[in-house]
Amino acid sequence: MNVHKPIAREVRTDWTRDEVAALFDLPFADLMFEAQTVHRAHFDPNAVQLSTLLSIKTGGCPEDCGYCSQSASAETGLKAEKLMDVDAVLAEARAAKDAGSGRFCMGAAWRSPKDRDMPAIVEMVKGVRAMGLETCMTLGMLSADQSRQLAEAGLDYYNHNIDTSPENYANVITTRTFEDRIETLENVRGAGINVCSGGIVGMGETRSDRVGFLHALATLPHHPESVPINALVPVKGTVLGDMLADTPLAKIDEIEFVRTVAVARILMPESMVRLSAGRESMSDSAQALCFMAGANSIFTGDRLLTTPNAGDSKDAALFARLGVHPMELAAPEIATV
Ligand code: SAM
Ligand code: DTB
Ligand code: SF4
Repeated sequence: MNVHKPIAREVRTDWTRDEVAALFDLPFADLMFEAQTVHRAHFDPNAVQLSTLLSIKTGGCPEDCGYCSQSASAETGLKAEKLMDVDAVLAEARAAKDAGSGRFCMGAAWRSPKDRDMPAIVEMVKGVRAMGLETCMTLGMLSADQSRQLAEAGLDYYNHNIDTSPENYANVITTRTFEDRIETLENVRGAGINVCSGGIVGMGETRSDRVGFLHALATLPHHPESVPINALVPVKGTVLGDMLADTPLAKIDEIEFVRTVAVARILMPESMVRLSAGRESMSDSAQALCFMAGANSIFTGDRLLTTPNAGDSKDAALFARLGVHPMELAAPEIATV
């Protein structure tokens, strides 16, 4: 590949796996240059969007995702809880807004929502939206009808990850298929809700799986508006946490992680690329490289759903050192991240 020619200035959904693999193979400086060039053509390179996560229904999930602390088949000691009350969720959203977050993401440990849960879910979306926050939910698989109900409530984004390459998928999850995931993404897209879909790296997958994972996202009929790239948080008692926690594979090589972010940015130039789980154990330098590679969204606060996150004061300090400012807020408010 001739790196002196711009790689992608237009949005393409016809990437080949060979092209994706060739991007991964670029010398690191060339890859970073291309990712920065694409990033600057579409975004303010110093602005990072802040979202806050809340687990509105924790644990006891019937799915067997090998990475997840909330699966009933994992032995993590996590207590299964009921769906939170609407008022309690709205109080958390208010606190997130006061802390400077622009988007509030609500996650439930469900295979899919039950019809009896929908009225409360709809109230949560309406209430969070009324505060002027963007809304995001991740509730498992959605039918076309459930997607329509959420769209009517005003849901801005729905998160549903493909997680890994189609060929590695069954090594990670057996209770639902890759095709099931795609069907939910189609239902969400069909209802007019923005799609948030990404996956996890550092699960012991191969480079070829990382190629296949990003290729699958970048060849959807429309790119997801938001692409979370999670680094596996190894949780004791989960299949993958136990398999990887004590091996050198447990933590993905930081340079390979940055490469994954850069390739995602080049393939999907107009999407928000979200540096998601795994920041807590990542060095500041690696996070800085991720922002340079085109990541422009993070989760704030000291907890993700069930695992620790970097925390607001650490993030504020990193943003100040990097001259990065929150996307929705003006630069003088950096200190309140
Ligand atoms: N139950 C819903 C579902 O699976 O669609 C929503 C919640 S689920 C926790 C959302 C995503 O978080 C998963 O698809 C996975 O990509 C990510 N995730 C979960 N546990 C993780 C872990 N230990 N490390 C990194 N990412 C994780
Ligand atoms: C996503 O891709 N990452 C977030 C969000 N979507 C819902 C979740 C990360 C969860 C990390 C493990 C935990 O805290 O339980
Ligand atoms: Fe359940 Fe979601 Fe965890 Fe899978 S990732 S076990 S579906 S909560």
